Amino acid sequence: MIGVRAAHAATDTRFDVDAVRKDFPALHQEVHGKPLAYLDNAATTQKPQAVIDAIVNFYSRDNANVHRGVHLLSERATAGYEHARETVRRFVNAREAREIVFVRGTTEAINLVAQTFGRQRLGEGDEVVLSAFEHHSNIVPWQIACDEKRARLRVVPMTGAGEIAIEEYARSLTDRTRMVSLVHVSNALGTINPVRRLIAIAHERGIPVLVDGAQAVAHVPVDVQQLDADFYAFSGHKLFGPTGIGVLYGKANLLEAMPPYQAGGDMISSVTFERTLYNTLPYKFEAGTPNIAGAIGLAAAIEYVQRVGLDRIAAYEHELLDYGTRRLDDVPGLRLYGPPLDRKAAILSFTLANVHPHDIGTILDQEGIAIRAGHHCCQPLMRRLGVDATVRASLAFYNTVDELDQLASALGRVREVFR
Ligand code: C6P
Repeated sequence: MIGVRAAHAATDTRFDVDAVRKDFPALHQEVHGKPLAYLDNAATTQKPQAVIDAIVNFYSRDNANVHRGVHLLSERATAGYEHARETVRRFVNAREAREIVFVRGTTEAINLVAQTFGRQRLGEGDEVVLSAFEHHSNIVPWQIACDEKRARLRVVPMTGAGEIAIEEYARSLTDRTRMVSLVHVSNALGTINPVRRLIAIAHERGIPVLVDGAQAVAHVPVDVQQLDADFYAFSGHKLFGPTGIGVLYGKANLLEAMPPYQAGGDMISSVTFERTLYNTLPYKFEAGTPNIAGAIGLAAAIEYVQRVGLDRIAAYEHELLDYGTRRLDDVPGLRLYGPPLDRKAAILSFTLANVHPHDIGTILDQEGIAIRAGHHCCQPLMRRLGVDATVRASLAFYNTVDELDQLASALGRVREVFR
């Protein structure tokens, strides 16, 4: 325990977690009479005051529709919305702002690509390659496109350590492969996929790659040009931004060649009853009034994260993960899933003897600890692990070693109750 305390002190001096916690009003509350320990960040993150203020300011002063009005409020709303696009562009280092399409979230981004690019490319007997630990959002859209085109999914297995089997991945790419779609950071295990290498292997065969970055952008710096990703998808709400806003990055030449996903206002340049000409990028993919306040809130979240610094965030979270792993390893009967710490981000996924994860979740809630219990929208992965569900504590940079102590002690008590 002395060593543990020393690690605690060292962690807190390098990263001023108390200072960042002050920025998140929702963290400072009691749940069932206990201080909240919010450890469900992979599901959604809490929002800093800067994001809340940006949304309130938009609705209090600038609220108007974008790209349509000639009046000042519409100009301000449009400027805020396009500033948000530029902020996202810089955040992921896209070459051009027109490569950033605002969508509802990762799910919509992947559906967009599957229904446009995917349907355009797939034919009978073709294959889409996925990994065994994809989220349902990166399975079902491809399944639907494959069913329609009589194509099929090819699933790359996972190693016993919870990582993609790279040699099998390379072997699974054939002349029939039209698309690869892979998760960057697994929401159920925390595995950081070596996406740069995986993309390079696919590109050697001329195969385009979509990366599901839902769980990556809040934890590791992402540079789409360096990765050479063809498409990169993420959600604002897992990045301390609002729900209902997300991003599809796509290389301009690919987006240009894709048909529209949805049709309506703003995605056209001219309409007659005989023929419609589509708008330029990215508006071709943004039919209807967009989530303007959401985009502005997302930009505020990105600016906040950049002020804290993603490298510092990653380093601090790694210390938390290391500490949490050691604390949970000490709980009798607890089994942790996922790869070694150096290839893993922010997730502690586990089972505890024969206690059902949902029971654990309910008991932890009574202790003020918010975690997720279930299949985490990764049923194929759970089957591969031989379990129905796990308990998942998912971390953010505002979490503390005290909260991990709170979790480990509560789990020790759960174990006693169910002994
Ligand atoms: N995972 C979780 O608790 P949306 O719902 O569109 O914002 O994100 C979907 C999604 C796609 N890919 C990955 C890797 C994800 O983790 C998620 C969302 C949440 O793990 C809710 S199921």
